[in-house]
Amino acid sequence: MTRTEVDPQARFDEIIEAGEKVEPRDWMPEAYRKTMIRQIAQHAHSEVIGQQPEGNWITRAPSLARKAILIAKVQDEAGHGLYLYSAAETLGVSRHELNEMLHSGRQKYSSIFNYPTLSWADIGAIGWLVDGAAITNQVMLTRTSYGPYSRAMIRICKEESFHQRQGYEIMLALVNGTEQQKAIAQDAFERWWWPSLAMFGPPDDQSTHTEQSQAWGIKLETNDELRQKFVDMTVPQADYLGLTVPDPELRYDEDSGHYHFGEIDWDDFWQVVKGNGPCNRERIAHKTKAWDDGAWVREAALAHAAKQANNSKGAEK
Ligand code: FAQ
Repeated sequence: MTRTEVDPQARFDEIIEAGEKVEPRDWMPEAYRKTMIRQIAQHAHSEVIGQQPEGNWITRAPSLARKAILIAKVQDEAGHGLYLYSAAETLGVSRHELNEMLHSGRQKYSSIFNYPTLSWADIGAIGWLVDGAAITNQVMLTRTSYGPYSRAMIRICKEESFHQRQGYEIMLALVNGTEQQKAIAQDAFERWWWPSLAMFGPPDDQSTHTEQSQAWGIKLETNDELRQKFVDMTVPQADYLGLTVPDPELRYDEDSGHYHFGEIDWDDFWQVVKGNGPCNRERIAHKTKAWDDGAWVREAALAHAAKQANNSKGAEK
């Protein structure tokens, strides 16, 4: 018997060191399990709560085609939530418990979904910027060390790419429209730009989890590195649309090959994370009501499953 077969910690370290995947059957440190549950649950909750700001515009989409596309996108977000809850369940926690933790404020969801969607252009801005930021983070997560999470990310990233393009295409249609349409595109861009940058999480020197998560191969790039990547990718896209980035400090730095950008309002970010953003209360109230209203569906599904199991037991006899 080799040493690694008897020492689970050494086997875990070997998996991480080799860049292989940790699977549900493998031993893992309790803190790794907790971190994975926290991050995957937070991600799942974000996908589900993220349906609300966009769902707000389904009944008011400007054409039948736009409505059909938006319905499909919002449905995709629900699907992402489901893959992610399933990935979290492989770590020994139930979907029911995760929902309870979200509703009672013991688990978080992304800060970005606590801002209102005031015009149709917000749907364009969310697809372009929020999905764009989500992909930047999630492409990294396709290589994360926990197997079920990394595999869920591969499929999710494909769908998010479509979401990002549909958002950009809405913005493109608006900037090629009337003066009023251009103005709502610029207004939405200005409101979503800074929250999208903050979405990557606190600066590296204030990030509590990055160091350990990097050591475990959960995070392969830091919050600041991903934020910079997003800015470098998005500023030329804004230029192409003819939109002005709402940052007087923004400039391209020839030496580093990156855009320099201004200071993010971290006080605003932490206020939103703590529950004091413009829509936090509304989002959780709506989510909790949907959960309570759906109780009969869950009960009926369980009763049906129990009946099926009973019937098949009878058939075996
Ligand atoms: N919002 O030490 P770090 C989407 C918290 S999906 C709220 O840096 P970490 C799709 C963090 O939890 C968007 N809280 O933490 C879509 C921690 O608090 P804790 C969601 C935040 O985990 C599009 C504290 O700050 N994506 O958009 C946020 O190493 C359109 C210290 O932070 C994911 O969740 C925040 N933005 O790094 C759907 C991706 N940032 O728990 C619909 C997976 C940080 O100690 C429409 N998650 N905090 O009390 C991750 O990659 C990481 O968790 C980070 C944060 C990068 C978000």
